[in-house]
This record gives sequence, C-alpha cells and structure tokens, in this order.
Amino acid sequence: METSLKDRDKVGVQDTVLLENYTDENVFVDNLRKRFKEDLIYTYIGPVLISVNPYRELNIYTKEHVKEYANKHFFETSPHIYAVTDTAYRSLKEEYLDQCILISGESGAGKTEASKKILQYIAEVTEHKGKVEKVKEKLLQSNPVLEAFGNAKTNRNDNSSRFGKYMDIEFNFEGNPIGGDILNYLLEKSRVISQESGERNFHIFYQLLAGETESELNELMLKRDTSSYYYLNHDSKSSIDPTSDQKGWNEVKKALDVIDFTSEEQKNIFKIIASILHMGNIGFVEEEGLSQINNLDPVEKVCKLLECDIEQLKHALTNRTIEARQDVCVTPLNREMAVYARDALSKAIYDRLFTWLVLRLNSSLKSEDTRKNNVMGILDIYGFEVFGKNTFEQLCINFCNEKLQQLFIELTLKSEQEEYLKEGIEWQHIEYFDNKVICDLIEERHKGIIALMDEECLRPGDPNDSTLLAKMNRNLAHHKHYLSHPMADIQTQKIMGRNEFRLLHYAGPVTYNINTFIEKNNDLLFRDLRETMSTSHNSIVKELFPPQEQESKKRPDTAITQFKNSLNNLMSILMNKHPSYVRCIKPNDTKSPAVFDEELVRHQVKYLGLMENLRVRRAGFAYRRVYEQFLHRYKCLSRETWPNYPGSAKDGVQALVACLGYERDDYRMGRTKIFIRFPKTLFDTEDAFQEKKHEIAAIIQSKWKGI
Ligand code: AD9
Ligand code: MG
Repeated sequence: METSLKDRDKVGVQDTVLLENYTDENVFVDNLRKRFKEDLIYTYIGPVLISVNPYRELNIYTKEHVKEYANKHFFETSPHIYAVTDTAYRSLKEEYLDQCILISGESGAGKTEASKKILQYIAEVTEHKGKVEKVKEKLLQSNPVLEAFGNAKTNRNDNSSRFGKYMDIEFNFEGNPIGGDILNYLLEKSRVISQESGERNFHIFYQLLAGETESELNELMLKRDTSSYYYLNHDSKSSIDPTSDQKGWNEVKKALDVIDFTSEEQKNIFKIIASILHMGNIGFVEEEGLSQINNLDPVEKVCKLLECDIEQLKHALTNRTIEARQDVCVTPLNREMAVYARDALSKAIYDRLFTWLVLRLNSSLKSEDTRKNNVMGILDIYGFEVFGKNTFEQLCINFCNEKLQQLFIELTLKSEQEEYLKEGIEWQHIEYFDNKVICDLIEERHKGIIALMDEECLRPGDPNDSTLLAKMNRNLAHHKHYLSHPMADIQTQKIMGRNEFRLLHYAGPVTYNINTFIEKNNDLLFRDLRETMSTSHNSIVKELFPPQEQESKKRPDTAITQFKNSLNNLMSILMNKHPSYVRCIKPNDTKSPAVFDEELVRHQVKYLGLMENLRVRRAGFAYRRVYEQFLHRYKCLSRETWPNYPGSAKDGVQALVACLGYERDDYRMGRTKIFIRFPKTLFDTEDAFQEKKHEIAAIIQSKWKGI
C-alpha cells in the first residue's frame, strides 16, 4: 500500500519509482537508509526487489507471513521476497510460464539466504504429502550438502558460497514440485590449497575432523587436530566455533542420507576428502634440480585411500611426460614444479568431486515425469567484484555480470515494450546504456580478450603474463572500454601499474592485474597425474578421471572458454523464462545490524546498476495499475464514482481522473490499466485519499455516536 506523506518522510517510499528525484543517487540511498532503520529491509524498483541484509533474525519469515503473501497481488502487501516468489509462482501455475529469479549482490549481501527463503516459501505453499513432500525434502537438503563442500569462511562472510549456482525446480500441472536440477559455476578451487589470512578452507574439511567418529577417523588415518594439515589454515583468527562444525557435520550426514547417497558412496567421498588433506602434507626436497618426496607417509595414505599404485603416484608427482610428435619425453620436475603438480592434483580432485556431487544430486532430484513441465529457476551467483587487486577470477565474475546485465536489458525492455503493445499505448523510446559493447570486448570471436588470452596460452614459445598484456594492449588500445597503462593515467588520472589493464564496465571501471592469467587459464594438470588417478579403484575417483580423457589427444578448453560456454548456455536457459530480480545489498562491512554505511551502499547501488534499473523503469511511466484496483481505492474522491460507479471500471477511472484534474500528459489509459507518468500525480491522489479516509471515518464515528 502506498504510504502517506508523513510516513514517507520517516520510512521512505516502498517503491523507488515513486521518488520525485529519481536520478539522484543520494535520494535513492537515503530512501534505503530510512527503511533499513525501521527494519524495512525490502524496497522495490517497480518489480525489482532490493534487499538490504539486516544481519539479525527478523520476525518476517513465519508461516503466518507466508500466508499473508500467498495469493495476494504484488501491491496489496509490502515489499518482500515472498511477494516476488508468489508472483513468479502464480505466473507459473496460472499462465504456465517458466520462471527464473535472478539474485545478485556482493559477497555477504544475502543472496544465498534469499534463495533459501524462496525455496522455503515454495515448500510451504505447496502440497504436504507423498512424493511431493519427498522431493521438497531433497530440494531443501541439497543446500547443506552444497554449502559444506562449496562454502567457506571468508573475511567478508562466514558462510560464503565459493561457486555460482543455478537451480531449477520442476512443477507438475497442479503446481507441486516434482523434481529439480542444479548447475554449478566456477568453484574457487584455489581455496583447497591456500587461504588468505583469517579465512578457511571449504567447511567440509573441518566438519569431517570435528564430527566424524574416532573409529572412522582412524580408518581415514586422520587426526582430529586441524593443525596437522598443511592445507588447513593455521591462523587462529580463522577458527570458528568447533561446535558449529560438528553441527554442520551432522546436517551434512543427514542430508546425504535424505538424498539417497549410499553408505558406500559416502565412504568414498570422505576417503577423497581425507586424501586431499594427506596430499597437502607431501613435501619435496631438491637435489641438483631434481625433486624428491621427503616423507612417504602421506603418499602411502593417499594411495591407500584412493586405492592407486604408490610407485606410479610417486613418479607422477616428480616427473612430467610430454608427447611431442612421435617422441615421448619424461622430464623430472624441480621442487617448485613438484609442489605445483601436487597442488594442481588436489585442486582437480576437489573440483571434479564437487561437480560429481552436483550431478549425483541431480540424479536423485530428477523427476519421474518425462513430460515438458514448467520450471522455476533460482540463480545465486557472484555479483560484481572490485577489490584492491583484481585478477583472473574477478574478470570471469565481472564478465558474468555484464552478461546478466545484457539479459536484464533485453528482457526488461522487451517486457516493457510488450506491455505497452498489449495495453495499446504508444511506445516511447528509452535511452539506456547498452553494455553489449563490453560483452563483445570480452568475448568476441578472434578479437576479444578471451580469444587473445586463449591464443596466447596456446602459442608455442614462452607465453607469459607480460606477453599476454602486451598483446591485449596492442589489439585493444583503440577500444573505448579498454585502457592500457599509459592511457589510463592520462584519462582518469589514476595511477595504474605496468602489469595492469582497466576495463570500463557498465557499472564502473575495474583495474585488473595480469599476473597468473596464463597459468589460471591453462589450468594444467599433468598427464601422469591424470593417468594415475584413472587407475584408482575408488569408484568415484574412477568416474572423475575417465579413461576417455587420457586417450583424447585434443587439448581441453581453457578455463575461461569453459566458463564462457557455460555462461552462454545459462543465458539461453534464462532467455526463455519470465525473470524476477532480487538485488542484495550489504549495509556495512562489520556484519552489524545497526550500521548503514552510506558510502558502502552507494558503491553497491552503482555496481548493481540500480540507478540504471530505475532509469529504464522510469523512462516510460512511473506507475501503472489495473482499473478495478485503482477505482476501488480512490473512488471516494469523486461524487461520480462514490460509492459505486455504474459503468465499466475504465470509464470510472476516466471520470475520476477528470475530476481530480489530471492533465493530458500526466497519464495514459491502456486497455486494462492506467499508466501514470509522474509520482507526484499519484502522491497527490494518495494524500487526498488519506485525508478523505479520515474525514469519512470521523463522519461515521460521529453518526455512530449520534445514534
Ligand atoms: V557470498 O557471495 O555467497 O559470500 P551471500 O550469499 O550474498 O554472500 P549470505 O546469504 O550468505 O550472503 O548472507 C550472509 C549472512 O548475512 C548470513 O549468513 C546471515 O547471517 C546474514 N543474512 C543475510 N540475509 C539475511 C536475512 N534476510 N535475515 C537475516 C541475513 N540475516
Ligand atoms: Mg552465498
């Protein structure tokens, strides 16, 4: 419901399209601040939901709240994640349209929590028995599993998702969930081998050590103490309450049971996790440029757990076989390369295990119904990242956000256009920034950054980060959105290092450091190690390293090309669905429920593209409402329409706005809706309504007293 003028001063407006000064970022941020202070964490930009992390449990997610939002129209209630979910759900159920809910925001902003609320809402409003209940339980239990293996404590978020996730929920014609499917994106696998100060490895390592029974740990040859393992950070600041790891362990075990992982599978999974911990403890010494393993104990443990041959693994960790034309050449590795090989193996095993888990979850979530059913997708994916130092991972993540912005523009403009057409209102051209030019800069065939990167990675000779940067500078210097070292200084006056380049993203400039680009893009796992793994008798490891891969002569796609392909696949999945948007904002860096750091919020408003969202939305009409609803609310403002208008709702609204003195340019009459251009028009009407309401109440009261 619209709020009165008095309330607007205090709690802000619930829909920012109604802000008078809608181009002013300060006004926008201030509106969010006012609402945050009143525990109103949700605000709209038209149909887009903004959610500000409250950093405390608010009493707004109970079963009663679910009821309050179920089957209500969007505007009848206050902004809420349930309102967005309900609207999407009803469109799926009643109009048979596939849906997707896209959640974005920076780390710790509340994306994963939002996705859980969506799932919780769906679980609550659908059937509570039989197969449907079982499917829902599996969908809900997939979260603890994915979080244990894919989340970690970082300096930004104690439970940070280190992968992108898209989850489809499949519904039958009655609107009940009957299955699901998950896609995972770019797991931050470097975390397996090292973490920043104050951060941790993936939760599962600690959960296993804290929660597993003594005898099982013995079987895995593990000690409970995390400090025994090189891959687990020894930083005391990074520890979290061990009871929460124990609790996490119990949840994961329960979830694995619910999702029908056999005890054999569970055993094998934890053998793999244990083997990675042992792998990290393998050390090397170097003699005359050749590395040697200096402690056989962890190698033996790895081989026992993964059931592979110890001599083969020892050889593979210290040598590299290269096949060049007809020749096969074995080169011993120096210490540095041996460490690199060991770590690459640990990362590869973990990364592949994670994808295997997702596929395994999917086979358990697969619906028995082979018909083409409607789905609701939920995308919980990393938002724009701008750090002090930005590297390969940030480029991937920010590229993903450019693609999502492209999709947003296409879908929003398309739906605006469709609505105008449907309502018979003339289309007005909307001025907006089309970021396709930046997507092209990154992904265009033969010319874009990805193509240049791949070309350099595959070039014979000695491709390295500086030759790559030189190549990019040569080829892209002319581009409006690419700045190389000397250019950047002149244009933005900002100091930029010689090993950096800057992209002018739609959300703002980001400076990237080229170091490690080549290595990360190559993502090399030496053949000897792959072959050793493929001989494992652990049935999961065998699947992770299939023999076909060893036989194939074709070089696998580079990391960024794989990512690009999976993103383009995601775009085509999303393109055909009806989208809803949730933009999450973090109010402060200290996880405090009381602090609203305006600078920090402003930064996110910028990088989430919210002002651009608002501009697109406001370019046409700020406000639109179905005639019946508009008339119902405001009919008391004209003698002609009060208490009831005898004709059609459309005629009633026409009579009403004539009486209210709307100018020709203030509004348009569509087929089923009135479109109002400026918020002030609506506010005046709303304020008149509030006044009238009190008047009527007073009259009724005095009449009542008179009786
Ligand atoms: V990351 O990119 O995965 O690092 P997210 O997913 O955006 O990040 P997350 O949902 O994990 O953030 O939220 C971070 C923390 O904020 C949670 O662990 C909660 O403690 C807190 N949070 C987030 N949303 C809510 C909420 N609606 N109510 C209460 C919340 N607390
Ligand atoms: Mg998350």
